Parts: sequence; structure tokens; C-alpha cells
Amino acid sequence: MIRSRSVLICCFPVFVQDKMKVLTQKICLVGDFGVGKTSLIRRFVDRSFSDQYLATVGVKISRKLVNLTPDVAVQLVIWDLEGSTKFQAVNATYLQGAAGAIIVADATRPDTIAHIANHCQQFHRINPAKPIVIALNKHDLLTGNPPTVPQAYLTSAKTGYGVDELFYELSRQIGGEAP
Ligand SMILES: Nc1nc2c(ncn2[C@@H]2O[C@H](COP(=O)(O)OP(=O)(O)OP(=O)(O)O)[C@@H](O)[C@H]2O)c(=O)[nH]1
Ligand SMILES: [Mg+2]
Repeated sequence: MIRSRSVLICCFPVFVQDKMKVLTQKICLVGDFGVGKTSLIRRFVDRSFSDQYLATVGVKISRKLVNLTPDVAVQLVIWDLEGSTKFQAVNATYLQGAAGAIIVADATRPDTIAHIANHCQQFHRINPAKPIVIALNKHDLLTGNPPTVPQAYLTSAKTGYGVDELFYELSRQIGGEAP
């Protein structure tokens, strides 16, 4: 099932009221190299996209406030991790302390979709029972039907399709879990 829902996320500076509850939570973007992790974050945080591929080395951290209700917001601390390859797995220490993860695959590369389960297992070994949402990215490049991946969000960092919905869903799950 492909999920896509219309949500409104405030992309402008947010004025946090005194009584507003803000939960600061680390999330990780995990997946094979080149699937579009950095591009999804850039689209969500900066509302921009580049066709250039500059592989992430190590980790890069960004922040974004997501309003869940008029009284509750989540300050996402977004860890953009170096993509895994056949020869190098995701660095497990980067995953520690995460409240949730977005596992990203490239909708046009079946090998990256086959690795989703491994990424989920690795994340849950370190952060048991923490929420995961799955992105099938590069939706704009698909010519036929999208691959069937249960519960996945179809996204395009290039057009913005599904990107806010993806991050909002994880924020909602994290926010709902917070004490
Ligand atoms: N057409 C299209 N291209 C995309 C999309 N997302 C990313 N790309 C392109 O795919 C390439 C890799 O994107 P990145 O965001 O750097 O991928 P990554 O997963 O961060 O890669 P690593 O840091 O090496 O793990 C770049 O050339 C992007 O422009 C998308 O939704 N559509
Ligand atoms: Mg990257």
C-alpha cells in the first residue's frame, strides 16, 4: 500500500509560544548510497533540490520544528547518514539515541528496496520498538506502477511529492510516544 496524505506543515519561522510543549528528538535517515536521503532532508528543511550528487561522508545534522498541534511541536534533530554499500554497512554508533528513523530506498532500484528489511532490523537492534517510516524515493522517475512495499510513502525530493507527509508521519509517531 502506498500512503500519501495531505498535511500542512509550517515552513516559515515558527514563533514558539511560552506554553507550547516542544519535544527535541533525534531521527536518522538510513538507506543505501544515492537513494536520496540528503535530498529529502534538503527538500524538507530548505525547500530546495539539486541534481548534483555529492555523497555524504560520515554524518550531517540539520534541525526543523514541526508543529503537531497548537500546543505541541517536535524539534527534529535530523541525522543524515552516509549511505551503505555492498562493502560498508551503516555506522551503528550514529543510530544510538534515535527516537525514530526514515528508511529510504530508490523506487527505481530494486536492490535498494530489497535492503529495507536489513536497515529496519539494524535500527531496531539499537533502538528497539522505535518508529520507522519507509520512503520509496525518486517517484518522479517511475514510468510504470510503483513497486509494492507495505506502508511505504512514495516520495520525490525533486518535486516535493510526499516529502512533508513523510516527515510529519514520523514526527506524529514520535510526538505521540513522548511522555
Ligand atoms: N529524479 C530524482 N533524483 C533524485 C531524487 N532524490 C535524489 N535524487 C538525486 O539522486 C542523487 C543522490 O541523491 P542524494 O540525496 O545525495 O543521495 P544520498 O542517499 O544522500 O546518497 P549518500 O549520501 O551517498 O548515501 C543526486 O544526484 C540527487 O539529485 C528524486 O526524488 N528524484
Ligand atoms: Mg547523502
